[in-house]
Amino acid sequence: MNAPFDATTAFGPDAAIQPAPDHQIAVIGLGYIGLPTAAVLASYGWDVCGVDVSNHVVETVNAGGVHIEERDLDRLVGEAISSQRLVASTLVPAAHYYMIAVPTPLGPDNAPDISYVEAAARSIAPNILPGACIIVESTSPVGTTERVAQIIADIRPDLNMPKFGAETGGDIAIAYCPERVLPGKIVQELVNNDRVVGGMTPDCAESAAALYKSFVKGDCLVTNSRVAETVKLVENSFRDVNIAFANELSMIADEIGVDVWDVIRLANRHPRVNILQPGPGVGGHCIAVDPWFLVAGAPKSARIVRTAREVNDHKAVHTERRIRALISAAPDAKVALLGLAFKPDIDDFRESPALEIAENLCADLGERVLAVEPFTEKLPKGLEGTGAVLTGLDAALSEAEIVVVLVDHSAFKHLTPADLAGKLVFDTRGMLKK
Ligand code: SAJ
Repeated sequence: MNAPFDATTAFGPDAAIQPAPDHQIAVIGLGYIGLPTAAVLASYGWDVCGVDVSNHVVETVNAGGVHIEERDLDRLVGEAISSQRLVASTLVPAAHYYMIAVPTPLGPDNAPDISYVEAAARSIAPNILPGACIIVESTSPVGTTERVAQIIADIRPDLNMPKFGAETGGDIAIAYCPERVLPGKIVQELVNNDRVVGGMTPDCAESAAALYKSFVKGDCLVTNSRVAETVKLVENSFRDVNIAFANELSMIADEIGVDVWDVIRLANRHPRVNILQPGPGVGGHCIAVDPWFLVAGAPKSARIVRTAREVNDHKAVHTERRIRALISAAPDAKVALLGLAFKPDIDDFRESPALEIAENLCADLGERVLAVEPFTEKLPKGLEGTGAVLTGLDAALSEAEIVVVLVDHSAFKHLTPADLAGKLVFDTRGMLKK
């Protein structure tokens, strides 16, 4: 059996004295992608050091706990910690593989902010030794992998760095392999999905692919880092554009007075038509963000991608207007909002259009808003102190005259139109039609 990371020797300035054994991996960033990946790697026998800037996250993980909700994650992390294959730290150890899974948010004017990736590269540079491999998993604008190489080169002029497009590699390998797992199914998809592994050079790609082949049941498809970076942005833009089409149809349908759910159901009976589902807008930290990275890279050409983002953002505004029209028809009524998460059966509120709509309504309705969200025990941040009441489904339905379905959580799916008879109902997800 391989020796696990030894927290007394593997970290800090002295760590570079010994080359890291080739079964040791440092996963930098223990968020929605990094923590599940670290735990899965540990379950496949790798020795993993998960690194995070947050003491709270490091302490929670080292105690065998999780700071995010994701199916099967608590069990997997608990097992990885008790087997000593996973340890968490705020320091980056010397390792054979370094995986960067930190956030890449949007900055001002929807420009990509890769400062966390750059900081991760700077934290790896002092201890990295020849033979090691750095893999960027964070969704990133095209060219980010080369930027990581440049940062390492500036700090470590002693290392011969791989050059993008060269036939063979340098002293270390640098590659890009985008995460493509679906929140709610992360643990399952981490192992089963195909992976796209892009190297600065073919050697770099092969070095990174060797890691993924040790735990991925899908295919590991090898390419260069720029293609791999673009693939990730294109995948999420494809979905955003298709959801935008569904959302635009729902607004057209409102204007011309037809039922969009009937239209989509019947159009999808055509053998080559497959329209997605409208909703209150698009949320989450991926689809609502990543297409902007493509727009930033090619602002003149990325016209459909930009418009799709605008349509999906506008759908939340349109949804709020429709709710306010119901409120004008019943000015003193209480309003039950069913669901606040960014999509069904998940506890993630990042960029949630449902939450944004709820916050806007609370600004003038306050305690008349009854929020029903089975995936939280307290009001999410934006609703704290607004007067909104977090309550159960039955209580909300008995008090509210207006009922809005914002998220089609499984816990709401037993509802039928008959259960809501006599109320003003707006079903943004078509849940009551299904
Ligand atoms: N949505 C609709 N209508 C639909 C489908 C989705 O309104 O028909 C909405 C959802 O309610 C949600 C948003 O779109 O607000 C995004 O949800 P999603 O389930 O489409 O995707 P995410 O953000 O949970 O995960 C996506 C996935 N990408 C693709 O399917 C191409 C996942 O594989 C990526 O790994 C993830 O982004 C990521 O991290 O990039």
